[in-house]
Amino acid sequence: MRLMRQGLLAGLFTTAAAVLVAACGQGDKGKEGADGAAQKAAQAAPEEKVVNVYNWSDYIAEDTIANFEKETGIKVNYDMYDGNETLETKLLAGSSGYDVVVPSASFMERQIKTGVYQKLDKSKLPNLTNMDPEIMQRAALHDPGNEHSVVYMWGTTGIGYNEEKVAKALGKDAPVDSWSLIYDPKYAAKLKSCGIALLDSPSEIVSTVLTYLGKDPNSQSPEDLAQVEETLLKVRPDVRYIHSSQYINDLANGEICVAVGYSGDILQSRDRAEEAAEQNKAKPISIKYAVPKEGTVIWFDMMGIPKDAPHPGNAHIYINYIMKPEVTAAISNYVNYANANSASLPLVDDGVKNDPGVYPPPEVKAKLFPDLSETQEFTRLLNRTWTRFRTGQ
Ligand code: N2P
Repeated sequence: MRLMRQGLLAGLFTTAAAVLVAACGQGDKGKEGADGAAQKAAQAAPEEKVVNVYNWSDYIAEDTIANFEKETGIKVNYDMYDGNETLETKLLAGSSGYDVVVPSASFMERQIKTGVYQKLDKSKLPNLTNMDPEIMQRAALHDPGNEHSVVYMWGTTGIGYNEEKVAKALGKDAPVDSWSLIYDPKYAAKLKSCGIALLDSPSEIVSTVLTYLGKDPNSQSPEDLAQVEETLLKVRPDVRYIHSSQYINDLANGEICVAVGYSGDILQSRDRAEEAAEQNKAKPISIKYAVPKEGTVIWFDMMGIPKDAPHPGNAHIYINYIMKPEVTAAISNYVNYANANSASLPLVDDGVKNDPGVYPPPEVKAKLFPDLSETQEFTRLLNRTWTRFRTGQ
């Protein structure tokens, strides 16, 4: 079942051009006032039993939505994206129709500044007491006082690889624990034929290349960015595709051999490969996840409610439901992502809890850095760089 799940969606995703720059400058007070009035009117009227959720793909347990609907009688319209830019484009355009969205904290930080979120009514979120105060504090660096958001899941961006194919291409000493596996043309050229995939996530990929180059991963210097571009363009001919979710199935079925991807997604790929082998009574393809020794991005994905959400009451009910220990634990168990819910930990499977790819050990944690919010000016440069890289020019 898992193999089929969401697979068809992969082709539907597109990366949107950043509209943040345009949207930031448009302080339309009249519109804000109208939105506020509409929000108040909506709050006064009883809400229809519906909640519109927009979340990342491959990011929820199979039965979470059905269980929520059964318990609350609220119908969930569940849509998915696979990149922060796609979500941001919708949010900044306004009237997205969504009640709950799940941006990464660095993106949420700048979105909060443009006024796209409403403050949470914490009296409607009693399950907040289940959350890990340390992780919520980290998140508060992006959303001061945790006023607009609650951590959904967190993870890292690293390297997923097919053990056998990489060993075949590069020998037993392949640097699978280093960004050089991807960003050094000496290795990338040899992996080209078995297939390299990169996330379509400009800020994260650029951070990882900066790390590879020994620079500050959050540098916003145009000179550093130029060096990153040079590095990326050198390996561009060796990269088969740039996409943020297709690699899950492709790694699992041997279509590609290396992917820069998200921790839990690569571990889901590993699980899918094992399940497929079981079904076909074949030898499983061994998929591994590595956090490169140079370090990588740690990110936090946040549940928030857009200011113009049509069902803010139901949005609170949904967020509170996700924070139930058994609900969050079931999600972590299914998607292989770490959560920030202390009360759920006793219910998280040992295999997940003790997987260093999910909950990194202290020595790995020490090498993780946050993806910080970027200025509008840098975002503009970044997007131009990314377009040139994507098109290979
Ligand atoms: C889920 C990917 C979520 C991680 N498929 C990106 N922050």
